[in-house]
Amino acid sequence: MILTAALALAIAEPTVIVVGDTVVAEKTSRGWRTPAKSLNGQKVSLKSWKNDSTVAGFEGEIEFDAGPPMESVHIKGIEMADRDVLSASGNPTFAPVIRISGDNPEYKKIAAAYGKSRGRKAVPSVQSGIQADLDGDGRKEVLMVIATGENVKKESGFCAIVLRHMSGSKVVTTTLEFNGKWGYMRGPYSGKVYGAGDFDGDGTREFIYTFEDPWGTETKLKQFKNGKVKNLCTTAFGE
Ligand SMILES: [Ca+2]
Ligand SMILES: [Ca+2]
Repeated sequence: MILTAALALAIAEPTVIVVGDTVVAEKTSRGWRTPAKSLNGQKVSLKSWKNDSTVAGFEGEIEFDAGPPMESVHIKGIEMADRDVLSASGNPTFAPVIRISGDNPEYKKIAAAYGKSRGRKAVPSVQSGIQADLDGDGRKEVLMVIATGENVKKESGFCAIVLRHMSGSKVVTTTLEFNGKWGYMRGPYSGKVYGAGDFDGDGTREFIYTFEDPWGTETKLKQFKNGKVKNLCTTAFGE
């Protein structure tokens, strides 16, 4: 009995990232990947995070759901009032985040200039976004969803996820996602930026967002390091 208990303690729980109740990424010895079926039944201690970086903990059990309509991996039996709450297991730390308001005149200007730079006639706005230090160098970057919204289903409409960061003394705008093809069941597109932090406790920060169209969503885990963005994991739901 004692040996069994000791063995149980020695089995490390999986490192996962959870949005709402959905497990969106899993860390293995080979890196991050889409959550696998093998997570089914595993217990996790999760830390949840809110904008002010207050951390609350809860225990959960992972459940693999084969569908239909589609395969998913989620935390069993939790009711999330806010579907966008970000949680992680595996000793995560979360970067403090300031939410961006689309009403801010400065961001309005940035959105309009971005639309112009893409040759779009429709005037977009910043739908959501965050200011956070994505690479941990002490300076904040800006991650924002720039979109023309649901009313524009014509050629000039688009949705983009954009990173603004410093390169020397210059502000650089890097497009992470862009979708501007409109037509039957093509739009509207939207995006959500959840947050940033060192989710697996390895000393390097990651950030996470979702890009969505009527066919499904893609949740992406990325890293911003030495001025470059790297994709670590994409988990898709839908077609
Ligand atoms: Ca930074
Ligand atoms: Ca990390």
